[in-house]
Amino acid sequence: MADTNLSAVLYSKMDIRMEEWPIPEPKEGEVQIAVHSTGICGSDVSYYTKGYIGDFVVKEPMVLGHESSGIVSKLGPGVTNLQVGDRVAMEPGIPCRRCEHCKGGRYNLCPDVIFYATPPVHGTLTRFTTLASDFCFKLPENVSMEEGAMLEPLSVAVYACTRAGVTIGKKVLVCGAGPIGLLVMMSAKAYGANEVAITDISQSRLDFAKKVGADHIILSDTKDAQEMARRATAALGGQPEISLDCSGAESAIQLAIYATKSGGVVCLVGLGPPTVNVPIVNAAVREVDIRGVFRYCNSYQNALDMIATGRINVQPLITHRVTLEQTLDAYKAAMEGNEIKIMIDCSRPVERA
Ligand code: NAD
Ligand code: 572
Ligand code: ZN
Repeated sequence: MADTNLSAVLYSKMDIRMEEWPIPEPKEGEVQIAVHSTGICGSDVSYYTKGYIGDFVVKEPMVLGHESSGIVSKLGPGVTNLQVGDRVAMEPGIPCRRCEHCKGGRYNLCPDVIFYATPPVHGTLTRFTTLASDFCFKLPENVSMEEGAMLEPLSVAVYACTRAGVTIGKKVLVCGAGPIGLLVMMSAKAYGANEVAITDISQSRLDFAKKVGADHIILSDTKDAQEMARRATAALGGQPEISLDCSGAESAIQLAIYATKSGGVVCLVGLGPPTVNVPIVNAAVREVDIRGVFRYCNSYQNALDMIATGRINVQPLITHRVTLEQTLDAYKAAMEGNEIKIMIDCSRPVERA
């Protein structure tokens, strides 16, 4: 029987349809991939529930999903670095390769990047997709397909720790214990941070954070950021040299600035409202550097090495598993907000274990 290409297509907010789409053919330098695992990201859920993120509006039907791994099923012309049957993680943002940012090595800043499941670009919650061969990362045998899919959010975390300058011996504060905050916490420890404290408004998320390695958990039960900064400093036994906000919440960004030691770094990973009121003068006079993070750049291999060498264990973060056919149930579960990472098995039923 010929293969089909079941795909989860978002038509507009709250309207995902499971449809058979054509199987894409790999172009020059691309491979076709039989997708194995795709995680649900908060951005997928935002497109589903609201139909947009900022200026990115779902105007045409769009396949969801950008956290994926799969098996190479066909080579396009000119591909020499991969073979059919290779297990790969998929870096889902292809930059133009020609602009000053690409040529300067910071390709995540490319204004013409094609990022999967960002309107109007289709994503990977589908049986078959295509990808530039040099954005595929071969998985060693000891790294599972689910771990391969987790390389995408882990790359955000690894890149954030690099931007923030996390190194051996640092005290680190992470605000927000969602998947990104948890992965940032794990990455900071893997990069040698002495102690990591993590905050959230949800006690259950904090309990989870403790289970997966946070040294200190702090419930954010007040919007008084200076009071929260005192609590974070007390928990860490001193001010953090580095704080990373992974919530996007105004009071959490304020906390990150107040808490951080003079001369330290605040890294903004969470993206919330476009304008926030923060104590910028406090940061300025104490030479606290504020650094942004936009996805990642040259981070996939580092993220893969972290998993392959056992320095980071992402498996406990996968709290719910469904098949591609059960995508609608998965999105309902994601909206309820009780899961950390929902993983969707996109393989054909005959291939499932
Ligand atoms: P998430 O919504 O699952 O996690 C955010 C967490 O922050 C939640 O647990 C929430 O309870 C907590 N929170 C809310 N208000 C808080 C407060 N005042 N103090 C402390 N915690 C608070 O989202 P996620 O998938 O973990 O992603 C986190 C953020 O990172 C999102 O804003 C997302 O858009 C952003 N993100 C940015 C990039 C980037 O390139 N910069 C990439 C991926 C994700
Ligand atoms: O895995 C990449 C990723 N990036 C996120 C969120 C979730 N996952 N970002 C937040 C939203 N922005 S954006 O600039 N945009 C929709 C393009 O607002 C990108 C980064
Ligand atoms: Zn994402």
